[in-house]
Amino acid sequence: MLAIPVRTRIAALVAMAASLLLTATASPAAPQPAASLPSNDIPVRFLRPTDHDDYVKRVVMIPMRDGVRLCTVIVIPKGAKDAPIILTRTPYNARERAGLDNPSVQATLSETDWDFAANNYIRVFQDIRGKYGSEGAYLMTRHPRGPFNTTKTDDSTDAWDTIDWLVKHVPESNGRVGMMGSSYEGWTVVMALLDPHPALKAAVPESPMVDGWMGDDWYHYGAFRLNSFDYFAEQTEVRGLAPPVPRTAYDDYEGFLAAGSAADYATAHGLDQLPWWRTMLAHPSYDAFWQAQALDKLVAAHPSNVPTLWEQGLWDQEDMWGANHSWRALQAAGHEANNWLVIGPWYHSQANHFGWNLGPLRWPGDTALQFRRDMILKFFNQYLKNGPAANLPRVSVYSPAQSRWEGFQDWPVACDHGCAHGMTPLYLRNGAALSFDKPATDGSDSYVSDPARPVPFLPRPVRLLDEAAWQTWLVHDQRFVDGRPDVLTYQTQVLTHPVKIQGAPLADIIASTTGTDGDVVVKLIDVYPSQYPPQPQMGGYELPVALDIFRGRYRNSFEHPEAIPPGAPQHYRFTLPNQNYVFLPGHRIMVQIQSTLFPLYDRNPQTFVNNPLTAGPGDYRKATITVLHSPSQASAVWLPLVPSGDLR
Ligand code: PG9
Repeated sequence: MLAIPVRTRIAALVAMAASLLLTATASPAAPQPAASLPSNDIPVRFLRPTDHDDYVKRVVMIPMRDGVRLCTVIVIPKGAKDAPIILTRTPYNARERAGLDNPSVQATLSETDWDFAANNYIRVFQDIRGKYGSEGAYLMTRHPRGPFNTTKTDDSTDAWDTIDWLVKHVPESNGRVGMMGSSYEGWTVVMALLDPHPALKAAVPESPMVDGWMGDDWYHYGAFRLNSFDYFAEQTEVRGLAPPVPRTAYDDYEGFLAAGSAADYATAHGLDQLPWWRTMLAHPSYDAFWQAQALDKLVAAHPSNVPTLWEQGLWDQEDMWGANHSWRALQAAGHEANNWLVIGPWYHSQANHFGWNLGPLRWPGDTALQFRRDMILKFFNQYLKNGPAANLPRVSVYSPAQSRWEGFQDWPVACDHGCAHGMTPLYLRNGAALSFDKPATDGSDSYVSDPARPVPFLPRPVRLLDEAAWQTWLVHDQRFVDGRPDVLTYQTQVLTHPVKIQGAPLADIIASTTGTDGDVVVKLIDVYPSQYPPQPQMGGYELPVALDIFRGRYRNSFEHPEAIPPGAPQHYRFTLPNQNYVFLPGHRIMVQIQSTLFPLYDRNPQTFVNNPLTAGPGDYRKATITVLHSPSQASAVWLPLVPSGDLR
């Protein structure tokens, strides 16, 4: 038997007595054990231990000149001294953009920022006015001060006031600030450039929204994008993030078609309560409202001294206009000396994520990381840290068919005037042919465009909220429409030599319609060989290289629409997005022409009405479209062709 020590025996006796006492007092009237439980399992404030963090996070409210305070999250590497600041002003929740808390700053921030965090940059995110944690009222892409904004503030002054505060109140900083951001966040960078604070030393507007009517987000050449409604709902129903528009059909093609006009759809979903949509309804054409916020023209009219690296995706499904038109406007005004342009093989904002592929197109490395590490970081190091010269080519454009970056002194390499090379017409011909030779005989092709049966922009069922489908629709195989009777398809012979383009192709279509309005969609396509052993599933693939839509009423003036005289051939001339592309031997070049890209773009009623957004059911009419390809009326896609002597 084990000897039990006296102390232990006494403790056991005390415990037994206590338990007897408890049993004796546990009557129904006695206090319940619940009394010892908390009344709320959620503490008034939870503080995550931060001793082991390798950074410090501060959330501050920065006052603007009119007293409105903007919520700002500052992420500072621990022990930072003389560190530059990279600022992003966002409508998408600064706290979330600054990441979930984690002891490691790398794990906290997104992949966009890993290299900046690793290189001792202070990262700052700020909610713009009226969104998330910031005070004040929200206006969608608020106009710069002027006739459409008569207050004393805009996103230019807010950036100025923020930078002024940061350099005075962040003692770890070296007093130099760079701004960076994509899309709406890119728009905030461009706004800051209109009147930059002296401490703003470098800027990287990435796929910035620059002109919402010409080609960024809401419209393309006057054709309205119905997916905008989800954005209007999410962004303007509440201060934070609202859900997208509830669907009444699995297939958005069906849902939007059943609704009628864009305005009918909006009203059915209560969106007529949203001031921004009412503003849009009041400005269907490119009037003073849109012109006053066309930032490409404004940056050229108010050029800054801030070194600026403009970025754009080759297949950016949202903001394909902004960066390259700003670049061109600055270049035309003689300000390219402190401006650089990068065009990568990306969907919208992919530059901030992983860039190994775009849909089925694969690259030999992470092109997005190459951009961030080899271009932005070097650029910021030069201007924010007095680092070595970044020595970036003035323009860097990825060549998708050759899977490599190419550097240029100027861009585009070929264009209408003032470029190293002129444009070369690729003519539509009889027999669905496409040729560099002008047609020798008269010819035309007709189709019936029926607004009740619009051409889908993706195979049905179309799910506008399917992110992967949305991000890759611009590289989707076009075989799914080229047999439709309302899609005209022209193609070259199989190429025996490479055909290389560097710039923006120009659609130059001569067509008549039996209606009084109508849209023109032109797609320039690379047709892969029927068998493609390097990637067998790409055999015969019809890859859109550049495509766009143009609303016919604007053929003579974007500001003053005009009805189309029925039966009278009209000229539709519009540039397609930039490309740096080689159509390789064994491939063919194809052009497709159609009148609809639904439900991405609203249906043109094909009857001239005051406002196509509010067209009535009787306005939607079938029309016969005739595309001409005669010697005197030769429709073509003009290519920014350059010699391809350096190719195999
Ligand atoms: N393309 C989005 C957007 C930019 C500007 C205005 C509205 C939407 C974006 O990705 O931020």
